[in-house]
Amino acid sequence: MDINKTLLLIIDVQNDFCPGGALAVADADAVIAPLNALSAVLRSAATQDWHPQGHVSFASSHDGKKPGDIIDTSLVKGQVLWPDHCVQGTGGADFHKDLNLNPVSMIVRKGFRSELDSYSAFFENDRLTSTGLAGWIKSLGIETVIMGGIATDYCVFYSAMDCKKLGFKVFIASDAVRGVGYPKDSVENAVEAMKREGIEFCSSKELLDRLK
Ligand code: VGL
Ligand code: ZN
Repeated sequence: MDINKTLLLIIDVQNDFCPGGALAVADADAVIAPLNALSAVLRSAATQDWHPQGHVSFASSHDGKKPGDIIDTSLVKGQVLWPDHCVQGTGGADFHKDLNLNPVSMIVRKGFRSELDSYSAFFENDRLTSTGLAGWIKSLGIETVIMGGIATDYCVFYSAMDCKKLGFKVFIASDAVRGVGYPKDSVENAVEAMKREGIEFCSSKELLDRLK
């Protein structure tokens, strides 16, 4: 692996997805140490889930709905509804304090349109609107993207699948991801689908060795 053609993409390591947060993912803060170890040696970018109040993905925005319900919106079929989370400018939307952002040269915010959610770092959930990240990565001559963060079965999954389709070699740092696990089997299904697509799972330690 050529270290100069490899990017680390850190997905949504924010307070609301960590223990104590509004959409807490079990053990999510365990992703931070391996991500900091990788960003110490790699060019790095991070995404930040960044919703306006009243966002379409919040159960509270829909009469009679609760988190976990699934609805069709004007733009997207099968939108999962979540507790209010990562509201712009709130502490829950901040990156976890232990994530080292100093080496991160690009931060992409997503999910900022009221009527449209965005799980992927590359395309919003209408699957049409680009975030611009692909162009930035391509302009750097990057060929390989190592990904980690939260959540394995949502934002990491959609980001990794899009990244692979865009033509990059994609690795998931296996000790640097944690999943929501809703609906049942969503983590297993996501991992299976990623592997089928040719996305490789590798520990951060093995990735660091391969980058030497
Ligand atoms: C995410 C659900 C809602 C994620 C973001 O980061 O995986 N999941 N918003
Ligand atoms: Zn969200």
